[in-house]
Amino acid sequence: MQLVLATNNRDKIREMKNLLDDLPVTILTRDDFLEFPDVEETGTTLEENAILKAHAIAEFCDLPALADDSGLEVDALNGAPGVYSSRYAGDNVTYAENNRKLISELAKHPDQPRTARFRCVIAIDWGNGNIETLEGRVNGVIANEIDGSDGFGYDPIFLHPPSGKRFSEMTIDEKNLISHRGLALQKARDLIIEHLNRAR
Ligand code: ITT
Repeated sequence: MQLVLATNNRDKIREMKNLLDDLPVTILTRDDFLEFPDVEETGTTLEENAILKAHAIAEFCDLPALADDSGLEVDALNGAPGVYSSRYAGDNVTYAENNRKLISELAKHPDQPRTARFRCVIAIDWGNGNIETLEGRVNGVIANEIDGSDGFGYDPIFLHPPSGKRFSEMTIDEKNLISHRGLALQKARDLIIEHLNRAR
């Protein structure tokens, strides 16, 4: 079986491959195709966008495809940036610009808790009209300053109290054990294995 990772985000690809590479499945990414569309995220929920991406890439590649739509929900900001996490500070901005924007927005609410959660919805389009979704989430606290050199996105400001570390201070293995994406991918692994067993 071949499975296409329906994402243009190389940081996500690294984390996904780390958890899926030992399956008896050939994992393909954008690098395996001459062209690979950038699917417009017109949905208003993570689930809608994950389905949009999985479906568009499954159709384009004519293969099963797995997409991830994820976001950071900050309680003091009523769940923002949420589904708009990748473009919080504007279109085509850097991760650092998004982090700085979040720190400055939170500074306007000094009396509010700094609690937040990452959510990840994974959609798998099996290419036969059947699309399944899975979710993972993890709670944390937003730091006042950017720190740590691993990870991506909001990892340098996301503190995970149970481990006493930021996500940017974790290896991919450590992060995948507890993260929103890692938890959703564990469920995706189970689905893929079920699917393989049914196809035997
Ligand atoms: P694709 O749509 O091509 O998959 P993307 O980066 O645009 O890539 P999303 O629309 O799902 O992906 O945006 C999610 C954003 O949320 C991402 O760009 C990061 O800024 C942030 N994010 C998601 N998962 C994260 C993680 O594990 N650690 C830190 N930030 C994360």
